Amino acid sequence: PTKISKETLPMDSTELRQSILKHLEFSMGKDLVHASLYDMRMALTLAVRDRVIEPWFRATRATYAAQSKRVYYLSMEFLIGRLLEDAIMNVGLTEAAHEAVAGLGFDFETVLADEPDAALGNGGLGRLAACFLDSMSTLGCPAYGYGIRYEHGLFRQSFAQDGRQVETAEDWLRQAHGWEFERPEASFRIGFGGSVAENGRTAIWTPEDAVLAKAYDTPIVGWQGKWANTLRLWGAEALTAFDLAAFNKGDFTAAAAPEALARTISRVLYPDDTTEQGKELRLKQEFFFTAASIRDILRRFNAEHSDLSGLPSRVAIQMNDTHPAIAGPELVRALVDESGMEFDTAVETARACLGYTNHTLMPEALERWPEELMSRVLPRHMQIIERIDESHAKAHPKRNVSIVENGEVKMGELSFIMANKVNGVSALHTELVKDTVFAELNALHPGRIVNETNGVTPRRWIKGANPRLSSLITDTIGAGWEDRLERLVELEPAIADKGFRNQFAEIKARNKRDLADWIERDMGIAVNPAAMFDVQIKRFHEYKRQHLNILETIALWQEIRANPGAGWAPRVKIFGGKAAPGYVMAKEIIHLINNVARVINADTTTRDVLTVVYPPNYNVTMAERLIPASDLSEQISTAGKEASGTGNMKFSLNGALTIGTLDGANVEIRDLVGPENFFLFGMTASEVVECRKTPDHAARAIKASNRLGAAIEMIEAGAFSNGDTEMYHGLTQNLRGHDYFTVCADFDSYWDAQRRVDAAWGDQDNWTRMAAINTARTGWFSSDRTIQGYMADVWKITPMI
Ligand code: 26Q
Repeated sequence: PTKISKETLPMDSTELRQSILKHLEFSMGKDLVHASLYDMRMALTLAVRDRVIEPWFRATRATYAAQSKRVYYLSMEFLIGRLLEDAIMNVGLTEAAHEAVAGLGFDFETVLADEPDAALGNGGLGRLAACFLDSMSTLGCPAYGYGIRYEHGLFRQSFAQDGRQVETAEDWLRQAHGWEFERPEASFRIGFGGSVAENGRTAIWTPEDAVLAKAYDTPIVGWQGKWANTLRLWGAEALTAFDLAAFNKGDFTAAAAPEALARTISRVLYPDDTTEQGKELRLKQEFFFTAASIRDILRRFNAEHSDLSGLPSRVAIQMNDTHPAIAGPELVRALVDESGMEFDTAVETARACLGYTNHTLMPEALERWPEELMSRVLPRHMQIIERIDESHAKAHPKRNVSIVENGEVKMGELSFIMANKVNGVSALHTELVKDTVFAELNALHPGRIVNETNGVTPRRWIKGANPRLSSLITDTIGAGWEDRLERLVELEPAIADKGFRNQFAEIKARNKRDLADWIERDMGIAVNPAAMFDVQIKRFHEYKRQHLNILETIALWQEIRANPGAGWAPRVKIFGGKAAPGYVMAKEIIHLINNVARVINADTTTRDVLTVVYPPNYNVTMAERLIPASDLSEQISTAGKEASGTGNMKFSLNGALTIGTLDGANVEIRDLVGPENFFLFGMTASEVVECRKTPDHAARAIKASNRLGAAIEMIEAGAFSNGDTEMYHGLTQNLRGHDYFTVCADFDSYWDAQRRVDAAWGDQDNWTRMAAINTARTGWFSSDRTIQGYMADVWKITPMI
């Protein structure tokens, strides 16, 4: 591979100031006197973007010149958040930009905060894709991210209706998106429906409808600007923008209809909602971006090579969950119908290019499409899927696994069969993938399943989010840990030093004061910054068990009231997260938490030791604010249900201790930090399975635990619903009834662990020691390490730098 030069261009603030002024004038059409905050933010964005172009071109040329294999990361979601601060940091312009912006009369932090979050994802899966983009650029892995340019990202959440979640449309593209380049020349026609004419070995698909997929490119620059890749998002448009005949007849609505209809495909991100599956528009979104990406990949390959049998040596396509699973059939279709390749050869060729990452074990969350729908929307693909299914069955006659079953197409099975590597996202998850959902397929294809434990980018999640901790790290172990995070172990000797621990504690204290100020300003709630900040931030799901946390909060409140002088460890319980709009139980839990907060915060007798806050509209930017200020990380899912978790890693790295179950990557975090630095509770995955065989496990647990019983009864008595005894009936009945997620069975164990947390909090210096050990021993969770794993085990790509 061609080596490219490593030096970056230092640019002082005068030069950057000139560039900002140039963009203010010529890109924004404003002079400084009339520039708004938006103008200044855009001018700064464009000035920084200019600095990214050189590494971007350099990387593209180097990849082309070396004919390197490229990875194509196909994901329905990229949960990026803000880009400006990150880009400034990566190109080493933080001080210069601060100085330049201040010199022009604007507050730097305010300018950065003006950027809307790019919320093109739901949660973990989408944020993982964003961390991977960062790491692929940092490592010099030639890569393209492919996804959808949603006009509306994940909905905005408010609690306007008495503490109930209210959703409104998110609108990030109302303002120009300063980072992207529109690429009208990279446009593809994407068809739907219609008919198939068989023509010997190949077939001709004549779609009934079609839309245009147009590319929008965002450069993603890596650490120190050594490399940059492209995030290519597809926007949907009508092939014919406007019906002039209808317009001339005076029917203005009809004239605009084709355009409006076509655009619905990239209009809005679906909120992760397993109860609402099988929606035609979702299938069209999946095919839309996958087909456009496959065509773009083949176009690029064909421009450089003539023999499609060489495709696997140049192309690695990674499917982020089953959402782009149609990539297999679409690639086979292109190879057979458009290039005349023999069917079995095409399947082999496609498989040699494809990898599939599984992110869930929950059977109800695995995608299935009605055969009728698939045949109607994608008739040729349905034929190909059936043929893949048949030949797989023929090759393995003794086994009973099929893609199409009971009138449904199972996308997990399709992805597995069409991929040469299938990976889980944590050690435990990968073992469960082998033993449960894909046990049969694993037996047929031993070695295909591999583990790639998730990671997070230390640039955003330490350097950017926690500058104080970053300075301490640099002061202690020297520069250069940001892209070699395993070096955090070098902190460990310093932890024995009281001076270091005091600095570590002081940083946490200052981060907490900042957060307390924000909570006061934003929500009007005064919190004690000296209290333990106990944080659970993630999507609302029953398996994540926010209700276990709030039940313990209620029980704790009661215990404090009964025994106020017992020297309670003061706590601020912080919640954050959204529920899918159609997920009734999750929304009931949100409502309960808000009502418990209202009641507890009004109790003057417990005010000093217990506060509950739940800021609305949790997103990436809020995570960056909360995590560095956290003392306790709540990772309390029912064992066997959380594939990995990635928030858990961000907390540990930022010096929070974890209270958690043996689930997902918690297991690996505990192994690394040591069991004495982790608050473990609850049943193991196999104990949960056993427990469920006892039909009255919940009733028994309630009977055995006065605290749990009393907490549930308080809810039932209307203590948090102004006397309304019916309000949380659905929730409490579920707990008393089958309680699938074993909240009751794990309650006492959770309570005990929380009291161990209290006791540990009593020795502040020792707490700091444990927190610092968490930081020092979790450098392995850098997404750089994860990407190195994918490059070696799945993609067979070597880095370019
Ligand atoms: C499916 C069908 C229709 C509409 C939406 C969806 C959909 C969308 C998003 C289904 C699932 C998702 C997101 C899943 C997700 O975020 N999973 C998480 O992935 C993380 C990264 O691997 C893990 O750390 C988490 O454990 C896992 O829950």
